[in-house]
This record gives sequence, structure tokens and C-alpha cells, in this order.
Amino acid sequence: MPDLLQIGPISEEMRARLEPVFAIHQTKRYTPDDITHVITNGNLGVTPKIMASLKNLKMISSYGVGYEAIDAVEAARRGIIVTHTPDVLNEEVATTAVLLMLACYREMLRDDAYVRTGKWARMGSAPLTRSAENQTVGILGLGRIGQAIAHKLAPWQPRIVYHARNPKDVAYTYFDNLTAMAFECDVLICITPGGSSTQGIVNAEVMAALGPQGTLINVSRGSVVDEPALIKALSNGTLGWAGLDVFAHEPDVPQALRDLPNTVLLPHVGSATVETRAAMGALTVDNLLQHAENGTVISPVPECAGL
Ligand code: A2R
Repeated sequence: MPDLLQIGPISEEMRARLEPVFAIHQTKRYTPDDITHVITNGNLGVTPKIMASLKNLKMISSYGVGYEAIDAVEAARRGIIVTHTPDVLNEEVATTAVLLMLACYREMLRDDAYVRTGKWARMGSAPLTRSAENQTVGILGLGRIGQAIAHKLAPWQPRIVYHARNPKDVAYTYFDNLTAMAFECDVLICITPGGSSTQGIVNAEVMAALGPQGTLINVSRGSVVDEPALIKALSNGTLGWAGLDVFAHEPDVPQALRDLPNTVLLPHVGSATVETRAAMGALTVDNLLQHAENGTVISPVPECAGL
């Protein structure tokens, strides 16, 4: 029976499918040389120290699509296959992005409070909001989820533009410069991977280009947006609104951000529905079971695709 190191929680359904095949070890009690497989998630990953200590490691199965907390290049160099759970969460994260955008445009939180606090009865109709129809929406990262966001926005008839490392074979307009794209946009939706290549790429300059009537949506990683610059821009009116599912130091969200009325804030729940989390758990386990059976996997990260 191969030995599996469990980093982070797993559901009962996942455990029930793994237990007949793997001896599961918790992080507090295991013998490093025994471990051939690791199950983890996108937030916890595998630290370089743990990875280096597991001399017989063959495979890491990570729950979630982002895997910047795992050194996949080093894993590939050692012949360790890393898998993740792409695609099964595309629609859910795309829905979260659209919800955040609409909530900002139509001031859902302000107007919800308008009813709850009795302002409606005291002061009459709520102030008008902005229409989300026919906006220019810039998507930063037009990958699997970015394309799902573009499709899901269709009923609002947006003009879609995008920035990624390379242009895609799509009908949307490509910008090779993020700031130049932000100048053209009413809304900027971030859905790139995290990690060093995207660290702080949505900076003060990009926010100023988006402008006082602009809306920033982030459903990718908190690290992609310069958070202190965002607080400043939202506070002094350089940027209009922000809808955020992710933050620089989760679960700590700066009080200054929480105090701003022009934000909608979610606790990193982009994919967090019962159905989608079950699908992510199933794929995480399927990768492990298939590897235990015949050494192949279903959804390797690109760095390990050739292994
Ligand atoms: O490599 P490209 O040209 O396909 O662009 C990818 C883009 N991207 C970047 N764009 C600008 N600057 C960068 N430094 C940069 N690095 C990557 O992000 C691609 O268009 C997109 C990522 O797409 P996928 O790999 O299909 O990822 P998926 O499944 O859409 O998930 C995106 C992220 C995850 O990594 C989690 O952080 C989050 O959504 O849940």
C-alpha cells in the first residue's frame, strides 16, 4: 500500500475513496522516506523543505487550479508529477466574477442596507445606480476561467478586450500592455495565476488608467493586485469600485478596505459551492488513484506534462 502524506483537510468522501488504496499519514506523524504521494491544496502547497525531505516522492495531487505554493519546476526536475484540478471550477469562478461586477454596478450591498436599516421608509427611493449593459470589460488572463467569464457576461453585451502573455485565437481585442488596456476599460477582471510573474501587476498606474468610473474585480490571487495602492486609489477616488474575492494576506483583510463603501468583499469563495468543491475533490482523488494503479494521471500541471 503506497504511503500518502495529507497536507490540509480533505472531505469524508475523498478519504473514503483513498483509504482502501493508500496508507494516509498526517503531517504531525510520518516517516519522510516512506512517502510516495502527497495530497494538498492550492493555498498550502508543499513547502520546499518538505519536498526536499521526501526522497521517494512520486506524485503531488493538489486540490484547486492555482499551484504557486508548489515548486512545479523542481518537482518536474526530480520526476515528481504534480496534478491540479482545472476546468471543473471554471463556471463557478466565472459566476463569482460576474456577481461581483453586477454587485458593484448595481450597489447591491448599499441597497440591501437601505432596506434593512429602514432608510427606504425614512428617506424614500434609493439613489440611482450605474447600468452594467454595454461596458468595455478587460480580462486579465484569458485562460480557461477568463474565457468562461467572457461567455457568461454575454447577456450584458460587453465589448471584451484582454491581456495575457500571448494573444489567443479569439474574436476579442488583445492588448500586449495592461495599462493601455485599462485606459480602454470600464471594468478590469483579474483571473491570472498568482506567483512571482503576476505579483502586483495591477499597480497604481493600472488603477489610475481604469479611472474614477472604473471597477476592478479580482477572483485570481490577492498577490496580483497591489493592495496598499488599491486602498489609496479607492479612498481618494482615483478608482471607482472594487469587487474582491481574494486578498494579499488571507484571511486578514485590512480594516481600511473593510471600511470603504465602494467595495464588495468575499472570503475567497470563487469555487465554493457544494457541487463544484465535490467535483474538485473527485478529480484530486482520481489523479491519485490512477497514478497508484498505472503511473499515469489525468490533469498534470503544464510543467509536469511531459513526465
Ligand atoms: O500564458 P497565456 O498567454 O495563456 O496567459 C495566461 C495568463 N497569464 C498571464 N497574463 C499576463 N501576465 C502574466 N504574467 C501571466 N501569467 C499567466 O493567465 C492565461 O491566459 C491565464 C491563465 O489561464 P489558465 O492557465 O487556463 O488558468 P485558469 O484555469 O483560467 O485559472 C487561472 C487562475 C488560477 O491559477 C488561480 O489562481 C485562480 O485562477 O483560481
